[in-house]
Amino acid sequence: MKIQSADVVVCSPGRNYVTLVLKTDDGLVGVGDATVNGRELAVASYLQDHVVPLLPGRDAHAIEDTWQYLHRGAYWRRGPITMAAIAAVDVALWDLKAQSAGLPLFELLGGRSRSWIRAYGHAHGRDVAELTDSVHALRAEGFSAVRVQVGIPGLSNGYGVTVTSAQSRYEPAVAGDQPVEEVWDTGRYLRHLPSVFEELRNTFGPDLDLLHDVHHRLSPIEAARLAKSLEPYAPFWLEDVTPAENQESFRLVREHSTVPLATGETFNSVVDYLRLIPEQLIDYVRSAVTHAGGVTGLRRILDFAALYQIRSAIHGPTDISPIGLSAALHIDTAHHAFGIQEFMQYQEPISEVFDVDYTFSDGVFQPGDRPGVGVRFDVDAAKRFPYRRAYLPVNRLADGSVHDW
Ligand code: GCO
Ligand code: MG
Repeated sequence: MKIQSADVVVCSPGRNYVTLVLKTDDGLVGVGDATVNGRELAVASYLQDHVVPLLPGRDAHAIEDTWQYLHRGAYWRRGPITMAAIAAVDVALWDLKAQSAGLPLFELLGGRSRSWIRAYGHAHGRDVAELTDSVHALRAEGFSAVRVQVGIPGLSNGYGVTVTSAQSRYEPAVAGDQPVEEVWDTGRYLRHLPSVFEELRNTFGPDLDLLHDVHHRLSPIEAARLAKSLEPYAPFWLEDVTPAENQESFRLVREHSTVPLATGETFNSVVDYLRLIPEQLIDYVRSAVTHAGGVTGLRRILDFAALYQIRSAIHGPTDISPIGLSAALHIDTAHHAFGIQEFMQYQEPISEVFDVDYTFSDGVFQPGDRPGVGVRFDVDAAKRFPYRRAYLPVNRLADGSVHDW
């Protein structure tokens, strides 16, 4: 089975996506996701200008060789753009291989290890009352785990929170020629969060798993203070408590709290975890199939994590396309080190472009049984939704200096 053609499609059915479409000499079509939120055109160019010319004629079954060829052959290894491009090729090749075998992808990854895939949803509110309503709504959909994000008194915005109640979904990448600028105040945040968790526990009791995403905004000692202050409310995890480039900083948090820690959605290689995993400084790895070199790249990370009883929590926001989410679900189905799967519901008109086979009901996913990754991508429909420039927000402190968003 040879690769006959490779096409890169940038479209925007609700938000921007980058999709790679591979066709083989025996008529199969494989698809991969290469979306990097706010930098979509960089990945599209890396694929179109540097990778696509190398693909026609290659053996579509040679997934590992293609991964090594694109990763080591580029000389300039790693990084979000490179690894998203490699991920798209990798997922499309796994899609083709599974289709040629007539099997859903998880059957090629070791077969089913679990009967269902537990998901967590995104609850948010400008205040605790709105957040509580949002959690009730997710509970009604059957979620047993909920990420809770709340506005901070005195700040016009909070991470993961819509600015107006009219917005049904939190989509951080706002279409426009300049990034939205937000203002952050760590002190207000640290003083506010414990009372929010106390109210949520009083309302929902001890059994609902509450997750919270700090989104890289604290110093190590501030992160330790937050984790210690929330420990009485037993969060399922605190995510991205502090920028993870300084992996040693997680040790300080560990010294002050037993709250489980999750990080890695901005990581794109197993090398990024070289201290965090063996020194057991985290409990969940958050890398996405789309951002960590595809099925091939992410499996390496999960196999490494599993040696230390660290589990998967594959990144699944709306800026991962349904192809990336579907590939994640196949890994979730088969890999023994599964933890939980993020699910931030997509918004229409996405289903006009991505026809998915996976199902979600009562808080859990099933991967679907179509041969391959299980997503059909409609190239003609995609043309109806052209790319719109959009940036992630830029965060600043009150004095105007840039802070981590
Ligand atoms: C998450 C992530 C997202 C990111 C988004 C950036 O935990 O799902 O933090 O909310 O903000 O993926 O593009
Ligand atoms: Mg996150």
